[in-house]
Amino acid sequence: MNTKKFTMLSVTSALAFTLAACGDEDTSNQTVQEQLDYEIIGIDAGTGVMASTDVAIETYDLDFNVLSSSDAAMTSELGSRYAEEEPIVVTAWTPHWKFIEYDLKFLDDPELAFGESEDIHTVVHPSVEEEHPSAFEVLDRFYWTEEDMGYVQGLLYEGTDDDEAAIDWITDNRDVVDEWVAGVEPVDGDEFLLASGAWDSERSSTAVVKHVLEEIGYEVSVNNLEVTIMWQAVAQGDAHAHVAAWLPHTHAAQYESFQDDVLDLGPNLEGARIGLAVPTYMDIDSIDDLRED
Ligand code: PBE
Repeated sequence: MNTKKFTMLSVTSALAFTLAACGDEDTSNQTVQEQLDYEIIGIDAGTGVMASTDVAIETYDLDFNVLSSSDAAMTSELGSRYAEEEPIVVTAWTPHWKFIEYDLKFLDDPELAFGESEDIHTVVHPSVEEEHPSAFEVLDRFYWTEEDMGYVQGLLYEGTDDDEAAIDWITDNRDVVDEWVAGVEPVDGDEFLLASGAWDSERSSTAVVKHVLEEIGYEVSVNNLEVTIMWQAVAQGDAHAHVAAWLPHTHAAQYESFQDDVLDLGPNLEGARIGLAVPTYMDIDSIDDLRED
């Protein structure tokens, strides 16, 4: 019984191997552009990384289409092609768990279509300073590292819910959080609305800030929105704050539109980056390599 099962499995893998080998033969004469089907796997339309991808296509004169999808659809496509060692180009950013889970490289971007290294800032509606001074103080102090965010993202990736993941990080980093709340006047159930986005980076930072504000007595709600709407919500005072401003490059357009109506409290995380990424098993190194000769 066991032997038979084993034999059948071997036959199956041999078949899979032959098919894979045929597949390789078929694509060996193809250019990298053909192997990629002239496609860049993108995320939500309206994000900064998608806007910069359009700029890259223009700047590097690429004959590529960008498929808009979502972070989840993009990473699932990446996962299945990665398993087969098939070529793929994705819109990418760090901090993001995909760089931990897979061996990926950012393609060089000599024309800086994706800008350089940047920071994630905290942005509040100007009224927050007077109307919610305790929240303002905590938001102003909120600062963590890529490693901290990576820890929370790792928990989200494993399926832990946002609140539990945030509490886990806070418990482990009590001394850091104590500094954010030291001497801050507690409040009694004041409502505070955080705008955010559905990406793991935003879910992580927003969940942590939510819990810290709740510790000092706020009643916090979180609203996940599209990037421009997230900025607009804070500018119009529909939300009090967001901790997801990728600057100076990714959200340059939103900053330009809303800078007069928001207060930028500076970086809460330094060293973020966006770009196009490919698995390290691919032979290309630069966005330039996607251009046809
Ligand atoms: N991101 C993650 C978003 C914001 C957060 C970098 C993908 C973007 O606007 O591109």
